[in-house]
Amino acid sequence: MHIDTVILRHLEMELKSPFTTSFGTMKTRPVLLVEAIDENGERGWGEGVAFSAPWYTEETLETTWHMLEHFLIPLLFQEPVYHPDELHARFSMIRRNYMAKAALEGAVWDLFAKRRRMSLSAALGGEKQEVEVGISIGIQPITNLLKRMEQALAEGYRRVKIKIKPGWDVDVVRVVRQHFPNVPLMVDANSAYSLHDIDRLQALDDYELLMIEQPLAVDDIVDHAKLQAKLNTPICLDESICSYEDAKRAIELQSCRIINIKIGRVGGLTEAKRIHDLCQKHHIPVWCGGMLEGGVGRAHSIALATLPHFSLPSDTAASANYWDRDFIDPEVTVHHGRIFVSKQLGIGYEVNMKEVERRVVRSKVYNR
Ligand code: OSB
Ligand code: MG
Repeated sequence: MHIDTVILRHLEMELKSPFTTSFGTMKTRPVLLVEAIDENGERGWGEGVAFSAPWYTEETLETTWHMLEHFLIPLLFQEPVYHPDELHARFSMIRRNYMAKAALEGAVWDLFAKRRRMSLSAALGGEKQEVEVGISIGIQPITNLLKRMEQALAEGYRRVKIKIKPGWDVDVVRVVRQHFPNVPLMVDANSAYSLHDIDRLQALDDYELLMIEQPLAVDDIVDHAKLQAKLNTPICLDESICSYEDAKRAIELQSCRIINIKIGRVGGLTEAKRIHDLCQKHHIPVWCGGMLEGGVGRAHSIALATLPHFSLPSDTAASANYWDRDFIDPEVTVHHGRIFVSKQLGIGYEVNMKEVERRVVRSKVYNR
C-alpha cells in the first residue's frame, strides 16, 4: 500500500478528575491523533501517547510532532508498505523517539487490518474474545482513595493499582489492605526510589502485592536486579523497557519477574509483539499498560492484549473512567472487569469527528 496523506491533530482532553503520580499531576491530557490515508482513500488511526512535559519518559507531544513531521512521515512516504512489520526497521535509523514511531505505525496497522478485512486483533495474531482489566488510581487523600477503590471494585475491575512515592507508600498500603484484605493489589512508583530506600520497599513485602511497578530509575536494570534479589514481591518493569533488547537484558539480569508492555513506550505494535513472544518463551508474565489514552490508543491496547501471553489484567479502563465523552464510537465499556473485543475491521471503533473537532487545537496535513 501507498500512504498518500497523513493528518496530525493535537487535541486537548479534559480528565474527569486530576491524575497524580510520583512525577506530578495531570488535569488535561494532550492527544496526538494520527490519520493515515492510502491510495484508495481508506483511513487508519494512530495515537501518540506523550504528555505535555517529559516526566514519564523523555518525549513530549511537541517532540513527537517534530519527529513525525521532519523524519518519520517522510520515511513513510518514501516507499510503499507491504506489511506494517517493515516499519520498525525503516524507522530504526531514527534513534529512540518510540512514542512518535508508535503513533504512525499504529495508524498503518489499522489501515493494514482494514485492507485485509480483518480486526486489528486478528491481524496481530490475537486470540482472546475479551480482555481482563484493572484500574490505576492516582495519589489522593486516603479517604478519597478508599472511596475510589470501592467504586472501582463495584464496577468489576479485576485488580487495583495504586501510585506510590516516598512518604506515600507503606502506611497507605497498610490502610488499603486493612479495608480490602483480598483484593488483587499492586503499586506503581514511576521511578521515585533508589536503592537507599530498600528498607521501605522491603516493608511492602508484608502486604501480598501482585507486583511493585518501576520502583527505580527509568533507565536502570542493574539496581532493579539487586533489588529484586532482596524482595519477595515481583518487580514489574515499565519505563525501563523500551525495546526487545531492553526486555532481553532485563530478563537475563533478572531485573524483574513481570513486564508491562505499552505500545507507545516500545515504539509500536510490532515491537510490542516481539517482546510478548520473548516473555512467553522465558515464562515472564506480561500485561498491557495504559497511558491515559484517548479512544484510539485504548483500541490499539485492547487489540494487543488479545495475544495469548497477556495473562494479567490490563490498565485500559473504560472510557468513562477518564472522560465525560471519549472521541470514539462506541466508547470503551467494562463489564465485570472485562472488555469484549470488537470484531469490526481495524481498531474496531469509529472515530467521532464531531468529538475530535471540538477538541482540536492544531492540525496539519502532509501529502506524499
Ligand atoms: O506508569 O503506568 C503508568 C498513567 C500515566 C503515565 C504512566 C502510567 C499511568 C498509569 C495509568 O498508571 C494507566 C491508565 O489508566 O491509562
Ligand atoms: Mg507504570
